[in-house]
Amino acid sequence: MNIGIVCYPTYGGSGVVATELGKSLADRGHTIHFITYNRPIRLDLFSENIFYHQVRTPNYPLFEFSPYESALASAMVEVARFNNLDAFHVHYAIPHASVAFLAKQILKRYRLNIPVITTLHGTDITLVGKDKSFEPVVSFSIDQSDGVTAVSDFLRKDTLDHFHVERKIKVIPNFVDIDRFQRHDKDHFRKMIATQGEKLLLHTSNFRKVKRIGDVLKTFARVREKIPSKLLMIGDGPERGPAEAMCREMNLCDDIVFLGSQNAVEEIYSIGDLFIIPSGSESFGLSALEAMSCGVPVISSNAGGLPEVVIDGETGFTSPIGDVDKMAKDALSLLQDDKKWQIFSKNARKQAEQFSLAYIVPLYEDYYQKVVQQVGKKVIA
Ligand code: GMT
Repeated sequence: MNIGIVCYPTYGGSGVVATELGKSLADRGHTIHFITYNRPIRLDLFSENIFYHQVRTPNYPLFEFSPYESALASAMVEVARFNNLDAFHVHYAIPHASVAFLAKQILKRYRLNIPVITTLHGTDITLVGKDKSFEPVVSFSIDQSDGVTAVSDFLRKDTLDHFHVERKIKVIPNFVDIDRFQRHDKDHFRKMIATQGEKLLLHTSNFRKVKRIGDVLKTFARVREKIPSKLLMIGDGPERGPAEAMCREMNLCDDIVFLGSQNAVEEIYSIGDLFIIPSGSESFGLSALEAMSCGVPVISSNAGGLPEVVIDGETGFTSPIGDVDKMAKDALSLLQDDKKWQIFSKNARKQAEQFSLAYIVPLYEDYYQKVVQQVGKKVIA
């Protein structure tokens, strides 16, 4: 098939999923057109089946805000008209689902009927989408999509509970490349960081408020009181500055390393003992899945879809949001018992294998086929 993928090109989970999906579909012989305002971060290879179309938003002194939506809709129309697209797959409802609706209407002028599939990722529903400045548009454009998927059962339910949506929503969970995300032998790297044999705790995110970075630091501080340990913070975002300040106030700077945004995260996960993700809201938790695939047990909150990924008492532990005492206690129970850690590490990898790209990507292929068939003729007579 010939698919136009629209997503955010940044380190955010939705952009990562969209890009990995496109790469994997291209490997399976499909032609993929990425339509984004920058080259997606994870689009780091050449493939004869992948094309990248940059959306340019011309500036004009009259515009306080550049009309990105209009530029994106025009780009989508252009790509569909001249590349024989079978469908658009847009990731993250705001504004991509409503822009896709507009592009679809415009394409009818050219006698083209191109189906739109929208994948809901999380904050487009749980936080931003519920804001009344967006809700009517989000509800309408989800309903107008020809196919809608959500990355967890939780997100599907949350969408149906809070939006005026009649459309059926199919759950297709996020996936991981289990060959790339496996525990590589990085002992030399570990020794460089954990010079005294300390335990290594990890956190990855885009450092937004919803990630509760303060809870990561508080949990770590409690663990470090009991056993020598270090914390690696991967990623960047608005809460990084406050987190670094908190780290100084708590006198933890010698044992916390802020690595910033990284590409080869699997190498860092390979030296990790625990992954901490105490989010206040999380539709899925892709970073937790990637860490688990590298055999790293996870200490998480029980927010949203996290319990669908982290099995409490088997692949890690889930706790009520904000319960740093329990998170620290659970972390210590694994870090102080090597046998138990080994079992959890194996379980984590096994659980990640259930979300292998090899199982999940074909679910998208089947879904595309189904939607394209339902929508019917691509060229309107
Ligand atoms: O807020 C983020 O973590 C980024 C956000 C995104 O859409 O870019 O991530 C959401 O989508 C990811 C991929 O489906 C999920 O793994 C994350 O759980 C979800 N984030 C939240 O729900 C907070």
